[in-house]
Amino acid sequence: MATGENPHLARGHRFDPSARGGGTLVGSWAAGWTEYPERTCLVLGPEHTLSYGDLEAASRRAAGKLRAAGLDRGDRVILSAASSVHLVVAHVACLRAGLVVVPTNTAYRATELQHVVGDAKPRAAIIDDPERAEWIRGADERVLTLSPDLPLPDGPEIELDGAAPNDPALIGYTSGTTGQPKGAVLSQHNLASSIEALRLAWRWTSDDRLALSLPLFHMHGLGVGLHGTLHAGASAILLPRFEPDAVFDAISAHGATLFFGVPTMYHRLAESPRVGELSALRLCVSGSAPLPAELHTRFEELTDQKILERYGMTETAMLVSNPVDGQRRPGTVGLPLPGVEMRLRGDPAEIEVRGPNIFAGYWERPDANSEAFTADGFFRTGDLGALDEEGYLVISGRARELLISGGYNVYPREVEEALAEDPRILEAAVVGTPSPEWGDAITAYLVTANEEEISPEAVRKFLASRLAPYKHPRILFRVDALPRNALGKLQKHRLQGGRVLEKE
Ligand code: MCA
Ligand code: AMP
Repeated sequence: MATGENPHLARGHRFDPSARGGGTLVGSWAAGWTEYPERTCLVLGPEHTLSYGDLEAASRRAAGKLRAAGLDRGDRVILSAASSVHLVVAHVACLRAGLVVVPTNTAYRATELQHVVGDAKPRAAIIDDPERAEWIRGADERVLTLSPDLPLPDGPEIELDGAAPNDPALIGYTSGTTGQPKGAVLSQHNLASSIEALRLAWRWTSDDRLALSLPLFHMHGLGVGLHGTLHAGASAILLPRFEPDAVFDAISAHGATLFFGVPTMYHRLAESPRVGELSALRLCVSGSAPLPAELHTRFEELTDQKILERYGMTETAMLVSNPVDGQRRPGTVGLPLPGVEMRLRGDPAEIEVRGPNIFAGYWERPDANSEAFTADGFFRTGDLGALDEEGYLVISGRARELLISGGYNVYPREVEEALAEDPRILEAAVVGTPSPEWGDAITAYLVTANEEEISPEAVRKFLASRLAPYKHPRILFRVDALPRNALGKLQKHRLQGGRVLEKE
């Protein structure tokens, strides 16, 4: 689809997601392996870098091992580990071999992980923690669990990079309003389209070096940060975890030019005495959660950087972005990226999108698909929006019950259900309290049995085996009853007061 008119495109540029490598993610990468094998691709420290040629060879070998272990095209592979070269190599190898990666948060507890295993039915899991490996085998003993360095015998030479555009490449688990998380199936072409749009819109070139401290098990770090780096023939400085000093050092020691983060990271960077060092970057991008306009302005005062805010989803990869050239408007997410058609429908208006980056449907969930798409093929995002006077998109709310804490989605219903399993808790309601650090600080109102007090420690202990820690309430209140209307419907907007059990 050519959208020569798109405001993100520099003069003379066209958006054609099939132009390079036949419109697949691995095809676009393969073009790079041969064009510039000597170029640096990953930086891990002063003495440790990996070139494109190194990544090609390492992922070729890893793909052979996986094939020898019995994995074949279309098989699902869970990937759940802290960032490392081994993880990157394993991920690239899976995609090159036509396997379907299922990135999974390392904070997931047994029940959350076992749901993904039961649903995706993986053949293997690449995982860096023996306890989580055990949970996986507990759900399905046939799953081959492997550490990211793939301790397997070498395998045969196999055909690589031959995926067709519509072949599934990645299944990202995400929840809607109800029920358990569903797998959004993204094809090779969906992922290639999204990063080609970003390459053009963000003027991403081989001179760029991304300080990559986002985890590699969600769309932001993986589908934007890593995939985009490999597609642009650029390099990434791989940071095993987010720490402000590590980001500043990535600039001073390795010449980083780009930083991508969630608002919590920008909040923490802004608090550091070294924040001014970020003025050396070419571009700072924020996404995954709303960036407060106040933080945008304060950050500019501290660093001269106008953070570029963008909007995306697991199901769609990136959708809308503020422009590199042109106004970056605080409090807005910008203008549709090349290839993305966007419309606002209904009252309140829901954001609907269509384009080559948008997934075809949820894994084995025809029921969810019929609800998720309109008759004319637009995906209903569940986000509410409006256009400002310059036509920039403002995300004004959400049609579904979703909280975002530190860039991670938290569904109140899931937390309420977990709390309600505790016999000491009669009823629970979960809401978000605005927090400058976390965005939504997860807050629970509890009605406890027999007036019995329940301590924050007891709640935490009860949830420990059930929910990832980032879903745990940071603020707890005890109330005598939850506010309901005459029909018995819970009225969350009336939740206030109660006895404070714990506050962040
Ligand atoms: C960690 N903790 C959290 C969170 N993260 N609590 C609430 N919300 C969180 N997000 C808790 C831990 O459980 C722990 O609790 C304590 O904070 C310290 O843990 P630590 O690991 O040290 O935390 P951290 O390293 O400081 O983590 C904060 C973080 C991290 C760096 C902001 O949450 C993060 O990497 N967020 C990025 C999420 C992301 O990649 N989202 C993209 C989704 P305790 O002390 O009780 O043990 S993709 C997406 O949304 C779409 C596609 C998009 O548009 O991008
Ligand atoms: P996920 O399901 O983890 O992919 O999260 C996608 C959701 O994150 C979107 O539907 C939005 O609600 C939210 N989101 C992503 N980027 C932004 C942003 N810049 N501003 C507000 N919300 C955002």
